[in-house]
Amino acid sequence: MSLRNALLAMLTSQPMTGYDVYKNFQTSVGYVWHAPDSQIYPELRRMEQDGLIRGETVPWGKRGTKKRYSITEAGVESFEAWLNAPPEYQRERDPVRLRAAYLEWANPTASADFFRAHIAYHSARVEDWEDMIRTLLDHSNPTLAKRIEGKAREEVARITAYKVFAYEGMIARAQAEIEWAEKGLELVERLGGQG
Ligand code: VNL
Repeated sequence: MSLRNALLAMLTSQPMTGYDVYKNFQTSVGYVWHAPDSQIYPELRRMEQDGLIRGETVPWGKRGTKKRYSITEAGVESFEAWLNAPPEYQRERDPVRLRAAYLEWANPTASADFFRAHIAYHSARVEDWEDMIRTLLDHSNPTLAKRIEGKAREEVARITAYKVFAYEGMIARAQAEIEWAEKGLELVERLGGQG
């Protein structure tokens, strides 16, 4: 359901071919909702069958054609209904916390590597998201650039601010992960494990 909403979000910026949806996705909403092309193309076909998007055949190259999707009225309604509905939560299923809970069984060197990998992973994500915030604020992100085309300055500021806010939330969470893993390194140092 969330992938569907992420794809609807893409098509609220402009009509696009399946390939352009995929490309825009990877450099925008895909940072907050990761999905591979193997999920995106079939979902677009299902969304067309469900009337949320409409595919029209447009000329391409010398003789070719391609299908360009636009969001339908029903698609906009479904997107707005989701945005106005109460949030849904999935109960915890966190492999990192699961593993952390049993480190008394692990080799302390492997445990230290585990926490260092956790720090490296989240540090890289913080950098990616900080870069994304920069390209949102200077409007150089291509999906955002299309979305704000012809819009008034205040509307552009509003559209941008919510997107930046989403990334700020992810950065805050990643920083908490980094601090937690740093404490984990100290804990392993202090308590050790097996072997
Ligand atoms: C958009 C552009 C969304 C860049 C993004 O993430 C992003 C957009 C939610 O205009 O839909 O990073």
